[in-house]
Order: sequence, then structure tokens, then C-alpha cells
Amino acid sequence: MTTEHTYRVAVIPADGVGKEVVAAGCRVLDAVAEQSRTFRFEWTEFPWGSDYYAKHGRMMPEDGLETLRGYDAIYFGAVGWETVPDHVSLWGLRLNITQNFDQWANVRPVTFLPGVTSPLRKAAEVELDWVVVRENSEGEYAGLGGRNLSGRGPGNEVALQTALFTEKGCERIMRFAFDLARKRRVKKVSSVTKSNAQQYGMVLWDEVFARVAQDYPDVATESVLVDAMSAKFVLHPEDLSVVVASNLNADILSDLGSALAGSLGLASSANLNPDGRFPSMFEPVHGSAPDIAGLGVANPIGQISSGALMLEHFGLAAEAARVEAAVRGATAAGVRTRDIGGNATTDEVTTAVVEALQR
Ligand code: GGG
Repeated sequence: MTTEHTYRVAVIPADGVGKEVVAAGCRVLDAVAEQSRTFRFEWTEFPWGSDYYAKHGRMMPEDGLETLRGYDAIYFGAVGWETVPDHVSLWGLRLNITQNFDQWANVRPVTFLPGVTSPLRKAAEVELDWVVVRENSEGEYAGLGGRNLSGRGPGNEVALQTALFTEKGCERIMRFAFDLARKRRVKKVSSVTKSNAQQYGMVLWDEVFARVAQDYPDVATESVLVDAMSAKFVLHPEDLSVVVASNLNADILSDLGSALAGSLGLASSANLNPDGRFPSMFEPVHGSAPDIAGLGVANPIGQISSGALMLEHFGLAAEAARVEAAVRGATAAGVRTRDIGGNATTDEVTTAVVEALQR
């Protein structure tokens, strides 16, 4: 046996069900590597997150980013626990990494899986094959603003939260979305804003979108307000393929999309630094799900499919497709966690995926 390449991956399970689904994802990825015999994974686990916060007063060490820089990729679970305010845990870990590693493109595919029902699927014979492209470095998540601005104390507090839109930031995510549409051979890119009400940054977004679209005459476009787009997700899913939106809008729409596909537990994502200066990070869209944490029933598919996105990122498209096929094999065979109508455990779904890979 010749193992040609080792991928060094930093693993951050973090909080709640993250700890359970990351282990499942690593198991599937190890099985793919073992079968391929051309590469292997070297996993290094970092115990960062809310437990780490309880001991050290921070979500990750001060030199954590420096440590992560040396890895080929980051495989992340979920962040958030009741012992730490949500905005502290999010900014202290996940956003600390995405912002500082300039992971400006967050790719969130939404597809139907065989055997998984959803409100949308019941309603019509439709197939979902969307990608929500989330601008991941600025917009409403720029972290700009402040508290106590009135100086007049409790009862009169004023807080400011500013969204930042730069022409370069808009342009790069839009070019990314158009290139992805061409790669996926789909015909349309839909851009989402609320530019009728948000008259500065989102008008800039619309203008940049119109300009960038001129370089892609083979791809149709539409600009839709986020409220109308929410309705369109439900009423005309067949009319969508690549959807590009700002940080907050895309976060909300991708959750809606995955719910329409059957469950948030199915949704995968890649936080990409397309320039390759920093490692990219792969994680399920879902959070730490405290209500089911520790029960062994979390859906591992979002995490496993995020592993497929990591394989794709490494140029291992055939292996990524095999993982996705194995996931489809497991759900088609009826091995499903309870969020998608089954009663299988995390472990049973993972085993079914590994077995489907080996067939
Ligand atoms: N695995 C994704 C995760 O942990 N998300 C936690 C969360 O609250 N994220 C908010 C966001 O990404 O906007």
C-alpha cells in the first residue's frame, strides 16, 4: 500500500452536539481515505469552546490562530452553550477564525436526500439543488458599533450596529457566485438584499451585482428583496439555483433552505479563503443543539457532507461524490435520525454511511 499524501486537519468539535457529529465525520473521512489508499488524514483535535472558556476565560488560546495557520484545513463542529453569552462564544471562536482567516466565501448547498420528506417535497414534485453563497467577512457581521452611546444610563441606552459593505468585498463574493454557477452549469444567479430600505450598503451591493453580471452574459440574474426571496424559497423553489446574499440574509435563507430540504441537521458548509493564504474551515450549518446534546441522536449528515466539501477543496472531487452517494444510500435505506423522521442514532447513521462507502 502506498499512501501518497497526508492532509493535516485541525479538528475543533467545540460545543454540544458538535462533539458527537465531528467524531462521526472523521470516521467517514478516514474510511474514504483508507479505501483510496492515496491519501490519509492526520487529525489534531483542539478542545476549544465553552468548556475551555470556563477554565481560561476565553474560547480559544491567544495564539490559537497562529497554531491553526499551519493546517491544511479546519474541521469544525458547533459553537454555543448556556454558560457563555452567545455573542461572546460566537465572536470568540467561529467568527474569530472566519474573520481573521479571511474566509470570505461561505458556501451552503441545499439538496433533497432520498427518503427524506419535507413540507416542500410533500407539496410538489420538485427537486432542490441550490447553493446559498454567503458573504462571510463583512456586511451585518462587520462587528462595528457600540453600546451605551447616549451616556444617559439604564432605560435610555442607545446601541449602534453598523453593516459594512465595500465594493471589493461585494465584487469578490459576486464573482465567486457567478463562477460557481458556471461550474455547476446552472443558468441563474439570484442576488438578495433589502436595498429599498437599506439605502447605502445594499444599494452599493445591487450596483456591483449589475456591473459584475455584465461579465457573465451566459448567466441570467435577478435581484430580489429578502422578504420576497423567503416567499420564493417556499413557493417557487424550482426557480432558484445559486443565491448570493450578505452575511445575515444568507444565514437566515440557508436555514430556511435546509428546513425546506427536511432538517437543519442535513446542511453542510464551507468557509473558504479562496486566495489560499489561510486554511479554510468546514462545518455543519447547525449549532450546538443543547436540547439533544449528549443523547447520541444528533444528525451527523451536515457534518459528514461538510467533510465532502473539504475533500472537494483538496481537489478530491471523486471522493467527495462518493461520500455524498453514501449519504444518499443511507437515507434511502431508511437509516435516519429523528429530525428526519427516523429513529436511528448518530452512530447508526454513521455506520450506514461507512458501509455504503464500502459497497
Ligand atoms: N456550526 C455552525 C455554528 O456553530 N453556528 C453557530 C452560530 O450561532 N452561528 C451564527 C452564524 O453563523 O451566523
